[in-house]
This record gives sequence, structure tokens and C-alpha cells, in this order.
Amino acid sequence: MKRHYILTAVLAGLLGLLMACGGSETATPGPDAQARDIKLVAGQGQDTVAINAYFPSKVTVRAGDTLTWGLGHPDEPHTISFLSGSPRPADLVAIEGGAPTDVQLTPSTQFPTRAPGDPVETYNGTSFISSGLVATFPQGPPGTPPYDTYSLVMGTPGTYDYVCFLHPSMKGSVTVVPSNATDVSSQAEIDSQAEAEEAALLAEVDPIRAGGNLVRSERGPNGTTIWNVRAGSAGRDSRSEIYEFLSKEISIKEGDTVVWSVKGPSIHTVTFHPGQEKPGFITVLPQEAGPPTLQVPANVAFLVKPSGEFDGTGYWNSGLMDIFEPDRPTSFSMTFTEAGVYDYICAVHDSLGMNGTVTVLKR
Ligand SMILES: [Cu+2]
Repeated sequence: MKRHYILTAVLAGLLGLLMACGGSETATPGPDAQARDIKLVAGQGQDTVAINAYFPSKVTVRAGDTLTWGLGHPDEPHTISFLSGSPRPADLVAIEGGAPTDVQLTPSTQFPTRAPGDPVETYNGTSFISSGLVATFPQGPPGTPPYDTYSLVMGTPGTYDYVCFLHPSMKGSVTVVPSNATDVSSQAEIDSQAEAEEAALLAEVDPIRAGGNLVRSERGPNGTTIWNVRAGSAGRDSRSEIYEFLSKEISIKEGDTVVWSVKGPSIHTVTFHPGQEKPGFITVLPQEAGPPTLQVPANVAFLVKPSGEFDGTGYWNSGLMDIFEPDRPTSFSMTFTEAGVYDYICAVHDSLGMNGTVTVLKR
């Protein structure tokens, strides 16, 4: 009986010792390092150049370190979203009780999981944690400060992927090592890695634009021409994007057709609104409780094509062109019958400068 007791005590002692080690993989456990504040960057670029990547894309930090992402592109919002194996939410969902064309940006992609006033979250590898929209522009009622950085404490060791809900090609990963690990990069090393990755992606921009600006046309019916224009374009792995119509300005003749095709992972529209107010991408509908509903107007989200031929009047819209969603178009075409100069926009990226002009000459 006594011997059995001693054995149990020894086992309990051993177990305690194992637990004290905390499952550490470091060969020679040292004292815990002081928790650090590590700065990362989400996105780069300017105006219509959008480098949709995290800088650096991979980072190794200690458990207990706080990561803070800032924005590299002054006008392009991003999210920092850890899915932990749950499916990526759709970008648009129906507005409850609304018409079929009443759609909103999916709330879980737009709003943070951290409740107002709560402390900075700690990520332990199993929960859905998301920044919501991080942007330089204020997103609340007048006077709300912009929410332009996002912080998260890293907890349990492991390697974790994260994504941006706005940009499907934008992925990052964080490896968390024990708090006493010594093999982590300094902030200076992280910064220089970020700069190298940024330079490599920015170098893709000029070739993407040059390729997009090559004139692509084919013979249409009755001596007309079909002109192909890209709506946006992207580099090899789609992290370097340009939100531009390529070519931005084209000259065609009466009877010719223009076909716009989306090329790249971001959504775009082709929207002609002669004599009418420009449509916005989002209408903010305040709610009695909780966050507002972010409605995407039906005349932006869906196809509006009043007739077979554009005579310079009426509202024309491609709907959200998207290479990922099978329900959405990837192209839009218009036949122009009246000489004139017609400006158009991408209703999603107009504020960044995504617009174009079709000049129609007399045949
Ligand atoms: Cu666009």
C-alpha cells in the first residue's frame, strides 16, 4: 500500500515537471523573453496600384508577442482574418427581409470580432478572429477616428495562416514559437524582409500595365470591330494588381463593340452613367442596434443593360465581374451607335481612379 502511494507521488511529480516545461520544443529552455510589439504591413501601392500582400508574408514570433498590422496603401482597406479551418465567408449576403437584389457586404467580413472596449484578443489557433475592415477613412458616425491598425497577441505555439476577406489572393502566415525561443527575427530583419518582398511585387506593375495596354481587337459583323479591354489586371500570383481599364482610353467607330473582361482576383464593374449621378459602391444603412448594414446598390451589384445598343443615354452596368464566383459575370459588352465621348467608371474602385473613356467616331 505504501509503495503504491510512493509510485503515484513519483508519477505526479514527473507529470508536474513535464507540464512545467510547457511542451517546449526548444532544446535548452531559457528564461521567457520579454514580449515584443512587432509591426507588420498589410498591402502596398498607391492609387490604382494595389499590392495585395502582407509584408512580410511569413513571420516567426514568440508566444506573448503582439503583432500590429498597419496599412501600406493609403486608400485600400484590408482585413486580417484568422479562420482556424472555418470556411471563408461569402463577400455578399442577402439583406434579411429584403428583395432578391437587396444585398450587403457580409457583416463578418466587415466588422471586428473584438467587441468595442474589449482588450486586444489573443489568438490560440482555434477560433475565428478577424480585424474587420482596417482603413484610413473613418467608418463610423462623424467624429469616429479611423481604424487604421489592427493588433493581436499571439498565444499557443504553431503555424497559422490568415487572409484578407477583400482580396482573395492575399494570404499571410505567422509561426508562433515558445516564449523562451531564441530563433526569432528582430524587427529590423522583419522590416528588411518586408521591403524585399514589396520591391519584388512592385517590379511587376509596369510589365502588367504594358501587357494590358496592347491593343486587342478582332473583326466583328458588317465591317465593325470588336475591341477587348481588360478590367483590372494582375501579376503571376495575383498579389500585384492594377485597378485600371487597359486601355483606359480607346477610340472606336460607330457600330463597334467593346468587350470588357475581368483579369485578376478583384471584383470590378463597368458603369456608364451619362447625365446621372455616379453610383457609390456602398450605401450605409444605420441600424437601431449594432453595426450598420453595408448595402451594395442593386444597380452596382447586378447587370443593367437597357438595350442591345448604347446611343449615349441611359444607365449601363456590368454587375460585379468576378473570376471566382460562378454566379457572377466575367465580362460585359456594349455596342456603340452614336459618335461621342463616353466616360465610365468601376463603381468599386472609382475613388482610387479606376475609370476610362470610349471615344466613338463617325464611321
Ligand atoms: Cu474596380
